[in-house]
Amino acid sequence: MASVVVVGCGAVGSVLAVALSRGGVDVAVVTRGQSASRVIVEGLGEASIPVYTWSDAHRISPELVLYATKAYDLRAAVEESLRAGWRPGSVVSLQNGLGSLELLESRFPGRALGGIVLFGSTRLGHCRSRLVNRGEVLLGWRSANEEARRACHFLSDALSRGGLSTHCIGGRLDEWRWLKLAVNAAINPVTVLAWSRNRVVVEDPFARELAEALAEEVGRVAEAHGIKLPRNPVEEALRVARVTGDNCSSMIQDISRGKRTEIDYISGVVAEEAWRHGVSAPLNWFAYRAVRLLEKWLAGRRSPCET
Ligand code: KPL
Repeated sequence: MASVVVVGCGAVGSVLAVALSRGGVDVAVVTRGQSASRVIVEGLGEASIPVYTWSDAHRISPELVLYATKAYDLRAAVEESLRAGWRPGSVVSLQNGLGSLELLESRFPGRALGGIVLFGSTRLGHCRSRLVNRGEVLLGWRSANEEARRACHFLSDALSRGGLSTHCIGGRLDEWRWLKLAVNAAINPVTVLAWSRNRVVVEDPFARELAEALAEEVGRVAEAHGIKLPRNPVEEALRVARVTGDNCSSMIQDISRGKRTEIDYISGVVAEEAWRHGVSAPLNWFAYRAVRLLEKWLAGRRSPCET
């Protein structure tokens, strides 16, 4: 299988593009930024990869598209790709939180895969990032046709060859998505409140207590939603905070760049699902509102990863 496009060249998109290229895949990148010809990831490598802007996207015709935009930019990216005339056999959502896979499933029925990113990476510039730790990538589906299932295995082999340990977990995606939701709901808002790298969650007793309680709440909401988590959410949140300890969460990176965070898709979704199921999740409700507030008042403040 050839002709893969990664949409987005930030902390996640750049890492995936370089790993695919190192894995021997014919890959291109499309961004809203400028065109380029190299993608650089400290800690993984650099590669000659054509980087197109949307105005040139009609010149390519990918069979497989990995959407690595922010969750709130996904809808516009999908519309741009349809306008460019792309008719991919399979698409992959790589956003944090819930809602993005659902969007791809509605636009590309039977063709959508979901990806769960467990590595820590920091955006350093346009198509330039640092892979802080090589955590895993999990790929899977909720409802996918044969071609998308094959794409799942193709991508996991290629990314693994390229240096990112990746597994195709088949139809078990939802339980792992909820587990990652618990991880993000625990780590991201707490790192923003403490304005510190991920390791604060394991090193500071107050941060740890708060993160544990947030993850525990997500576990209760998941259960009410009928999801059986594959691992204990509290232990998993602490494990990920430990292995990505030197990274700054994507939420701090967003705020320091004056950008919107993905809090709506993380704590916001947890609070909403809790309400829908009649379960109490006051800490996620608080985390959602606290980050919305900090997003506004800390915008542009230097991230601890820049110092
Ligand atoms: O997903 C992440 C994020 O920052 O959004 C983790 C895995 C916590 C890495 O920082």
